[in-house]
Amino acid sequence: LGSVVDPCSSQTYALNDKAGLGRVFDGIGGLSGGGATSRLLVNYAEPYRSQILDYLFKPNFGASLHILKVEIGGDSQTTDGTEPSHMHYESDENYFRGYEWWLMKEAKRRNPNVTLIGLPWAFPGWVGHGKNWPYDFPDITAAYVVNWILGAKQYHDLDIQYVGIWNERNFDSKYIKVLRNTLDKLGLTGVGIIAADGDWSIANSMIADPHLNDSVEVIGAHYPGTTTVKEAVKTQKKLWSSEDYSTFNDEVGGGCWARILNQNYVNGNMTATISWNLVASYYEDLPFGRDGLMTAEEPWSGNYVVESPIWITAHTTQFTQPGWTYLQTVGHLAQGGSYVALTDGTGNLTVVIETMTHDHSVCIRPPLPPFNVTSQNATFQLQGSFASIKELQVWRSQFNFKTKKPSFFEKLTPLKLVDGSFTLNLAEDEVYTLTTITTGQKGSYPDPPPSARFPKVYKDNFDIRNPPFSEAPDFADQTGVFEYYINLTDPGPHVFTLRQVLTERPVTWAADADQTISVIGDYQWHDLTVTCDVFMESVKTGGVFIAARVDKGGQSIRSANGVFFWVFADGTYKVTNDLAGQTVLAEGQSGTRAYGWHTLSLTVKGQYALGQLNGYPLWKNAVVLTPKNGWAAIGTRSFELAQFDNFAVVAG
Ligand code: 147
Repeated sequence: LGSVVDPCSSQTYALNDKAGLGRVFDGIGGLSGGGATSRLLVNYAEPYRSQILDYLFKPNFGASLHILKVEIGGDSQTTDGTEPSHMHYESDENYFRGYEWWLMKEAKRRNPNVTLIGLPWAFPGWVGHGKNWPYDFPDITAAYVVNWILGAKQYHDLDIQYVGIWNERNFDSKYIKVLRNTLDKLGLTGVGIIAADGDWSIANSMIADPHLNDSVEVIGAHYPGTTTVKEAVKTQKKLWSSEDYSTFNDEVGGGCWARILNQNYVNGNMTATISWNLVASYYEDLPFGRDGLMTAEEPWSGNYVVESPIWITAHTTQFTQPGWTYLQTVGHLAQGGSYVALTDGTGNLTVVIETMTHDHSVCIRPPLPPFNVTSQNATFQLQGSFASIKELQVWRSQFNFKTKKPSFFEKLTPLKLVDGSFTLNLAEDEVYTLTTITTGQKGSYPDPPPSARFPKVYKDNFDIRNPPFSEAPDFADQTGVFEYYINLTDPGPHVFTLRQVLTERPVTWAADADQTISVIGDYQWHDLTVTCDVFMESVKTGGVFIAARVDKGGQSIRSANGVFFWVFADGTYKVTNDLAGQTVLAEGQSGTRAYGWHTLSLTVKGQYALGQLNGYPLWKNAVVLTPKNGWAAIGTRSFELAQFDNFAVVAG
C-alpha cells in the first residue's frame, strides 16, 4: 500500500493534551419524529423489533447511540405523518399515546445513560387559541410543554434532559424565558433549553439579551454544513448540530455521516450531532424515504436493513461517551479528510479519522463546496498524557466504491506503538478508530426474513381491549389523529373502533390538509377493493371517506390525488379524484346520516371505479385516469369526530 502513496503526502500530527483540552463531547444521537418516522417500527414482531432497537441503542453492539431526541407530538403533519399530542384538548391529558414514550423506554432499557430530548414541531389548536402561532399565550405553551416533561417522569420514569422551542420556526425570546421560569418553578432546573433548532441567529439575540442568554443552555443548529458563526462561539454555550444528515442511507449517506460526525467538531465546534432520522420506519414513498441511520419499513415481513450509517456511528459512539473531552489537537489531514481525538481524562484516548471524498460524502443539504481527498500516510505522535500508550485497538471501514464491496467496522490487529507514534496508510473513503477502549463489538443477528410487499389481503376490525399502542398497525396518519376507541354503550358489533379525534386544526408545522386522512398499504396498489364501516359524529355537517390510489403524503398531503368515496351526514355522497374534493367524478343521494353505521366499499380496476353502500351498488363507471397507483386510506371531511370499523383491502 505504501508504494502507491506519494512520499510527499506523508505528514505527522500531534495528539497532545499539554496545552489543555477542547470542548466536552455531548454525544451522537438519532431523532424520532418530525414526524412519524418510527411509525412502522412499533408493529414489528419480536424478535425483529428488539433486534432493531439493539442495533440502535445497545452499548457495544451497533450504533450504540448516546442521544435520543423525540418529537413532542402536536397532532399535526410534521414530514412523514402526524404524531399524537398528550393534550388533544385543553382539558385532556394522556401520556400513553403514540410510540415515543415506548421508544424512550426501550432506549433507556438498553442504555440507562441515554440523553433524552423533546422538541415540538406543532401544537394542538387550543394552544394557539385559534391562531396558527404558539407564542401569543407563552404561559399556556410553556405549561403544555412542561406537562409533557412531567408526564414522562410520572408515567414512564423518564428524565427528559433537554427541551426545545419550535422546530425550524421562529423563536420568541419572551417564550423562552417563560419556559425557563416554568421549568424552574416546578423544580426542573436540570432540564436544559436547546434553542432554536434552526439557523445560528439566536446567538445574536443571546448576546444582546443576557436574560435570554441565561435561559438557553445549548445552541442547536440544523444542517450546519459543519460550520458555525463567530457569534455562536462568542456565547460560550454548547453548540450542537441538533438535526443533521437527512440523507438517503446508501453508502454515500454513510459517507455524509462519517464526514459530518468528525467535521461538525473540527470546523464548527459542535459537540453533538443528531441524525434525522433515527430509523427509517415509514412508508418509503413518503417524503425523504430511507433518510434514517437504518431501514425498518416492513413490519409485515419483519425485514430490516442495518445500513452503513449504523457502523459509521459505531466508530465514534462505541469508543467515547458524553462527558469525554475533545483534544485541541484535532483537524484536517494534509491530503484531505479529518481527525478528532477525545479523552476521558483518565488516560483513555480515542481517535477517529475519516477520508471521505467529496462525491462520496454529499449530504442532502447544505451544498457541499468542492474539496480534494487523496491517499496519504499519516503519522500520529502521542504526547502529553498519551505519550506512554503502548497499544491501540483498530477499527476500520472501507467504502470501496469502486468494487462496490464495502467493509464496515472491521476489527484489525491492535497497533503496537513505537515511541508513542503510529503511521497509517490512508486510502480514500475510509474511516478508522484508534482507541485504548477494548469493549468495541460488531453486533450481529441472523438475517431477518426477506423483504416482501404489504399483504394484498388485509383486514383490521380494531377489536382489541388493551392495545399496546393508541394507533392501529400500519395506518399512517397524514392529517388528523386516528386512535383506537371503545364505544362502551354500543349494543352492536362496533364496540371497538378506530376514531379520528381532532376537532380543530392544530398550530401546524407543515401544510396539513383541511380534511383528515390516514394511509395504509402498498403504494404500488392499483386495482383493489377497500371496504370499511363508517360512523359520523357531526350531525348535518359530517363527512367521511375511504380511498384508493392515494398518491401523496407528508408535507404534500394537501394536494393528494386518488379515488375518494365520500358519504356525508346530509344524505349525499361524492366521488372525487382529490383529497381536497375539487374534482368530482360522481355525486348523488345516499341517505347517509350521523350516528348510524354505514358500510362503504370502493373498487378500482384499470380506469374505472365503483362504489357500494351497505352492500348495494351506489355508483359505477367513474373514470379514473390518474393516479395509476397509491395507498388505501380513510378520513374525514374536516377536523371532526368519526369512527371506522372492519377495514379491509383486497388488492389485485
Ligand atoms: C427538516 C425537519 O426539521 C425534519 O422534520 C424533516 O422534515 C427534515 C427532512 O429533511 O427536514 O426541515 C428542514 C427543511 C428544510 C431545510 C432544512 C431543514 N432547508 O431547506 O434547509
